[in-house]
Amino acid sequence: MKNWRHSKLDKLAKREKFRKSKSKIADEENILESEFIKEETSWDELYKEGLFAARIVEVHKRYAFVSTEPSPLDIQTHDVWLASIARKYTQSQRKERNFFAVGDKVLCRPGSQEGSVVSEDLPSCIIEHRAPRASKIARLDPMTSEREHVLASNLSQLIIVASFVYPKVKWGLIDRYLVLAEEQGIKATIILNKKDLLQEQKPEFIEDCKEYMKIYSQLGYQVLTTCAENPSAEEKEEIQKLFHKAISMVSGHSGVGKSSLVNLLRPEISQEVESEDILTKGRHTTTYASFIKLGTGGYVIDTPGIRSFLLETRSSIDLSWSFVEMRPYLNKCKYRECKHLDEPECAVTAAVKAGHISERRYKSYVAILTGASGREGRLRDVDI
Ligand SMILES: Nc1nc2c(ncn2[C@@H]2O[C@H](COP(=O)(O)OP(=O)(O)OP(=O)(O)O)[C@@H](O)[C@H]2O)c(=O)[nH]1
Ligand SMILES: [Mg+2]
Ligand SMILES: [Zn+2]
Repeated sequence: MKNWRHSKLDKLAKREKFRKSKSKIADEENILESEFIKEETSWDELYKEGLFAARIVEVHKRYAFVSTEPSPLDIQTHDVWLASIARKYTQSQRKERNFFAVGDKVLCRPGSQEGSVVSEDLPSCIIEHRAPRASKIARLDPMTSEREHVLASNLSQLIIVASFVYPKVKWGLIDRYLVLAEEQGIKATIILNKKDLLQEQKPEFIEDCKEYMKIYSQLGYQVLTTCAENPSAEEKEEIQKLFHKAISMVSGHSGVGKSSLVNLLRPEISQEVESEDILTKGRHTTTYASFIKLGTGGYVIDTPGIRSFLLETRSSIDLSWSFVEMRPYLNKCKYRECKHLDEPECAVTAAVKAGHISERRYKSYVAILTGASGREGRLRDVDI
């Protein structure tokens, strides 16, 4: 299938620029987000008015691409509309960077409105409502560090992808993703890719990786290793089984092989994979989060590699709960408000000392709680 989304981009971007200079959006009264968000149970009424249910498949600054969803989870990814948000909402205050995230369920009205981006090839619609999100994966907007940037919503599982090397695995980043999944109550799986390159590594590094993998497996997370460029039949089967029927989001650092993995699942739109030398840095091959139908059943949200990944500040109560191994100790500390740092009679630090909680994971907990990056010596580093 042709990648209609990206082939249209240049043209649209130019037009967007033009329209931006021409149109001055009227200063309308702020309309609360609560009016925009509508439970799906009340959508039937609005279908009668000509509105239709759709799923956000790609988000851009002033428009989004949506696909119709005539019945739940039956997303017609070949039926693409160019959508803009209803004008009355554009001035509303919001906590989030974008109105939409990939995976959002929305109610649309066919047609376009003054000043919105249009395309000769795609039908237009106006997004009038969004359903509340069953789950979301969000970070702090790296531009402002205040607003939330929702990367994707309504997913059933998070697939955390890392490569052993090129780029080297960052366990701290994996822990951050695990926190997000635990908070949202969604299943998380870790895939370690580029297994083929591991052979050239020092034995100490290989041992170190094995130790980490053991920690995650013992915590109950599924850990798969593969070479996405040339997987064994068993690996391929396992990966296909993992993605089957679910709405999965693949996330991880740039260049780890997320799109290469998606391509093993017979995606409707083949994903672009970095073609240059794997040592080249600083370029994202996937530039937009995209909602894709899989030939093996299910859907995947392929995302651009993340470079900046700050989590919103969390209380130690919330954060420690997201470290699954800490849960049994949480109400056993002397102080109810214990942060599990250096408080006396802390059940968590005692468990670390006794070897019941891994020291590596505990360090990650401290790093996230204190706002450090996971990289030593730099505080609030955004490049992890
Ligand atoms: N040696 C080796 N290279 C791989 C493997 N999987 C992917 N690659 C290569 O790694 C590079 C990056 O792969 P992509 O699939 O584009 O990575 P990505 O995670 O989608 O990257 P972004 O879209 O930038 O976030 C490409 O050159 C791939 O060919 C693997 O298992 N082994
Ligand atoms: Mg990619
Ligand atoms: Zn404690």
